[in-house]
Amino acid sequence: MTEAGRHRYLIALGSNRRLPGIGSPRAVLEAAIAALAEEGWHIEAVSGWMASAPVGPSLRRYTNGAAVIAGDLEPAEALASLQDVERGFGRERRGQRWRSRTLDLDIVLWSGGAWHAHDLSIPHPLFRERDFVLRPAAEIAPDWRDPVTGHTVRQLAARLS
Ligand code: A4P
Ligand code: MG
Repeated sequence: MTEAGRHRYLIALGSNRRLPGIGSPRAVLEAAIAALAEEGWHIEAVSGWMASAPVGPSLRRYTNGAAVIAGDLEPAEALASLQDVERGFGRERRGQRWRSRTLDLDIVLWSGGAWHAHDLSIPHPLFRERDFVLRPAAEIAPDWRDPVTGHTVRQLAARLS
């Protein structure tokens, strides 16, 4: 066990709405990193922020990024912690899927391999198709292997571009 925690998570961050009092989507993502640290996560790496065209019904452009965070929480509790942070940024869980949102935090990979529960799938089922997840992830975790395909994040990102 390290001081940083037993488990590492690669998370994807996205925002396509300004938040009063915080500002632009980019400012929201920066504040979200601070909030994760506040929640007790050890922040090991944060990617640059990238603008991306919306996938799905929302018309607003997103700002996306990725982070590697470490802590002692198992996946179910880790998801609850991320959802607490989302709620702190005014995210409501009602309504249409993929609608615009202030803050979305997804678990892409974790250090324990594949994990499936009724409300949580790791690896994130769509991450291999998403440039806005793989490009920032490849900046900070290029050698992390997808337990399902055996490909590294760098390889998966290269296949998209
Ligand atoms: N869930 C299952 N697996 C996971 C996981 N690995 N990480 C469940 C996080 N959550 C996971 O998510 C719905 C439920 O997924 C959660 O309650 C959890 O139990 P949500 O965040 O409440 O809803 P959502 O985000 O609207 O739906 P979903 O399916 O997670 O959407 P995505 O895949 O997150 O896509 N376009 C651009 N350019 N950039 C974006 O960031 N994001 C989306 C949302 C659409 N288009 C985008 C972007
Ligand atoms: Mg989500």
